[in-house]
Amino acid sequence: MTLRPILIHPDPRLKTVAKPVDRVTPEIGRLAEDMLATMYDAPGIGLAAPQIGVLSRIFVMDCVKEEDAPARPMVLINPEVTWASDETATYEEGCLSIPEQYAEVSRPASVRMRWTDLDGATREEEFGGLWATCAQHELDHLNGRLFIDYLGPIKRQLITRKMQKLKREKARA
Ligand code: K1U
Ligand code: ZN
Repeated sequence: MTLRPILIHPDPRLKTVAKPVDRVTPEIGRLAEDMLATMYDAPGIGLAAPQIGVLSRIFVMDCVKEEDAPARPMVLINPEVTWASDETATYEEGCLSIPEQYAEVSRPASVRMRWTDLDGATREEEFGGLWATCAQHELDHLNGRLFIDYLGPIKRQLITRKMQKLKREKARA
């Protein structure tokens, strides 16, 4: 298992639509293992392949909040939304590619997603609460969309400038 560096916005790879996974190979299994380890290490509740520079349609998530509850690592390959509620929920979102910046985003409160799992089987499940928010945030990453794209241009530009400064500082360190 390898911890992969997480790309920081702005980066053209974070704005690119990722390509479908043709076949679930052992290499995809190793990628998912690296992504889960990188997500838990960050720490985060989700991670999409483009965030580590891999432009394939795969994301991982684990939104179990209770400290004493067992982890529920999930790997979603070629995910798609098959249903979304009319009801919306607003959540203060963060992003591992936009560190220490948070903003309220409204999305459908519940979604049904269909995806391929690591055994190559088709799965479908309805997500609610934080799971629904996270799954939609991660699916957006696969479509080259970031949570700041839901904000107005002034807030988005402010955050982008902060990230450019952070990247310059990191490059100098
Ligand atoms: O995709 C990502 O960048 C991961 C992101 C997912 C996410 C967070 C909040 C709302 C929607 C999607 C994160 O995991 S940011 C870090 C975070 O939320 C967190 C970190 C430690 C404990 C609990 C949450
Ligand atoms: Zn993100």
